[in-house]
Amino acid sequence: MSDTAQTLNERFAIPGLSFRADASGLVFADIDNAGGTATLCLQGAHLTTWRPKDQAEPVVWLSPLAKYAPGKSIRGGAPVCWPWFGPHATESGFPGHGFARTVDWKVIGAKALDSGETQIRLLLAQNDATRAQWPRATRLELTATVGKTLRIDLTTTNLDTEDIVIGEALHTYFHIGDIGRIQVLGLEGSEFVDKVDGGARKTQAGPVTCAGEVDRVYVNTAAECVIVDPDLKRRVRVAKSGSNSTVVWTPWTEKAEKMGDFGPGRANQGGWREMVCVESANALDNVVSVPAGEAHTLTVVYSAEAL
Ligand code: TA6
Repeated sequence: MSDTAQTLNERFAIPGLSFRADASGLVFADIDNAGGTATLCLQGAHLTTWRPKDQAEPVVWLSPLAKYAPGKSIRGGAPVCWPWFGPHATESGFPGHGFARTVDWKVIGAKALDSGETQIRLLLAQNDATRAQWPRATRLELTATVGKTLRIDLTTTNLDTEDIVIGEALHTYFHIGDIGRIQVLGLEGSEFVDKVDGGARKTQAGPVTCAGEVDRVYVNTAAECVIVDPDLKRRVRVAKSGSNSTVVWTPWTEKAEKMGDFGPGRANQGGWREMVCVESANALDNVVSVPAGEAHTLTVVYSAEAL
């Protein structure tokens, strides 16, 4: 049973952090401090928006057609892909990108930091359905630290007696001016699996640019990426640790229309032309083995600066 907004406010509300339920029954945390504002849906520990106070436009994109319903992933924000990335290796009936983003998480902590940032900690609540897909004794915790920057820590603790192997990603959608005019720096020379070209393995030459659907898993890269956005006149830095894969994705027209929850493809309409996914992951060659009794953390830190 997920906590109600009222019980959460009684237990965890602090200056700059409160909880509310929306019409669909999903519960959200609203954060507003001197450095920035953010919203996080407790289902999936899914950060849906983040805007530093010095940015006119949000840095994290949320679809104007995002759907909010129990068990449904929200289009946009920073979805948590875990304990696998992409389709399940053997079970086609299991959800793509794992179950973490569509199950309830429990708030286990909230505090106002001396830095002025707001920190919220959540724990994935295992249930019969998740155990049926992942019968290993595993703890998954997410900590979001919100201010002028956004830090997300995703920690997997292996409580089992044997090693576990996980795939994971913070599948973050970044708000940009126009997909046809941005560049993603940091992946030059990296090997990638091109999912738009039958999974062919290629090497990135120069900055990543998009003139059509792009769906690439860059492997063996711990590099910081930078989204250079001439329209919004800013750079967005995607720094990471505990992650050796980076995914760059834009659905472009056909896939966006097929998915149905991206919004219009015309400029300045808030749709798919105004987002790009730069996902900090451990996927394909970089799935992570977590020894029994040990923990692994994937961390991202996002920031925006003027061009
Ligand atoms: O990360 C890119 C990707 O794997 C694409 O292939 C596409 O499936 C995207 O994730 C979105 O997946 P979703 O399940 O959120 O619709």
